[in-house]
Amino acid sequence: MSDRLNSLLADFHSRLELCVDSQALESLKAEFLGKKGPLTELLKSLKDLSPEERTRVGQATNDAKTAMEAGLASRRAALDKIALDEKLKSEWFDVTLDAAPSRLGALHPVSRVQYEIEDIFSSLGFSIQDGPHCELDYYNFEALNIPKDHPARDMQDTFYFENGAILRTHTSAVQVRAMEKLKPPFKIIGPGKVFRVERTDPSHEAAFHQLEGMVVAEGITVAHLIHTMKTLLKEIFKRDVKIRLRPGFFPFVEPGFELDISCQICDAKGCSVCKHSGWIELMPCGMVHPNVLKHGGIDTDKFSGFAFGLGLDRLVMMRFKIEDIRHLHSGDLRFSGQFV
Ligand code: FA5
Repeated sequence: MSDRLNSLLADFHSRLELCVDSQALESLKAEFLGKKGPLTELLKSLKDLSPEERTRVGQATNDAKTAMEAGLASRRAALDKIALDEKLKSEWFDVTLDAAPSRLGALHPVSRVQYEIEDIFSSLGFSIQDGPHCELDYYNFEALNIPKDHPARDMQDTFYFENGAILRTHTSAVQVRAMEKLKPPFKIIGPGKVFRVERTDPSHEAAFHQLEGMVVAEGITVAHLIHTMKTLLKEIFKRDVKIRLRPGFFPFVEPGFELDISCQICDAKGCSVCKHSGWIELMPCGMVHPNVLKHGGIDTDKFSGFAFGLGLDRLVMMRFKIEDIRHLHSGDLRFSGQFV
């Protein structure tokens, strides 16, 4: 009996060496340890043996079974290790390599300059006011001394909704909202998007940005206005830029001015942005018309004010030498990626 067990074990071990995958291991296990395998047969035949022999052979058979199970487990572990080593060899990677560069987002140039201007005016004591894009005629025109049928309405072709509301054509509407909210003296700016029915060209868009400014206090004069404009431009460009002030008509200011900046794109030599004039219309301004102050419930015997409406996109164009306003709204990452 013990010879039979020894030869079974020897046979098992030599077959075990030949197993190269888990399928082969499973069939070897079934063959030797399965219900119809030689060990089970041996255990079944124990009943025919004498009690002493039964104990001895039973023990030896169980030892053989344990040895086979241990052999299977260690062969399985060895095969797993070989498989893992091969996988590691074929799938290795260098953990010391640099990661692929990730692209950082950044502020759009218009937002960037807007936030810079907000900082400048905040440091001068101005508060930042807001207003809706979809506006009422009253705030955009009526309260700004532009009654219905006034020819000045044609200066800013307007998008109308069926219910009579409009897309605001300028941030001057924020002046009216500020006067409703604040008691003089006050200093505000109101940056935001405005909309006009406009044929686009290198310096005109249908949706663009303005930044309104308004100061109302006792004794405000044109000198305060000019000083504020100069301070702003110096802070933005970090150098003196040539400006010119000429008379301009806006029903909500008197006197009114057009503030032009020398074209920074062509160094005032003439280009398509400045329409070959060397100047860019940047920031109309003026002393707030008494009718506007009265509409806002302000005592015009005591208070006066100035206001301005900066063309933000054009300022950005001058600052970064962008030769077409349409780049700013193109959503083209090749363009905006240059301002990271
Ligand atoms: C106004 O909108 C007045 N509300 C400005 C104002 C405020 C005057 C307070 C007096 C007191 P204007 O239509 O000129 O004015 O526009 C102001 C600025 O916006 C222009 O100087 C220009 O820089 C910019 N701008 C006007 N139209 C466009 C356009 N289609 N595309 C891009 N920028 C424009």
